[in-house]
Amino acid sequence: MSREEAAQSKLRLLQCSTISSLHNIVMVDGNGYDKCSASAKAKTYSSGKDKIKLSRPGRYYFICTFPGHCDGGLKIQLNAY
Ligand SMILES: [Cu+2]
Repeated sequence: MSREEAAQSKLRLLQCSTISSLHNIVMVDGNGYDKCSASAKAKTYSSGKDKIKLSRPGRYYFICTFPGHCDGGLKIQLNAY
């Protein structure tokens, strides 16, 4: 990784604050985002103060997997550059 890439990657850090007993953050693919479903091995962030490193440019999708939350709109997609 070049110095420039390293500098850019430092910017790709998603900092998330949640109330861990009420919500979580699960990284899914576009299909999982659309259908509000996550595979059993999907990475789950539930500390309530997670920092998620987005290791490369692209589109990232996150949902909350508590029942009804994603369907109620608790999901986000973002582009990392
Ligand atoms: Cu939730």
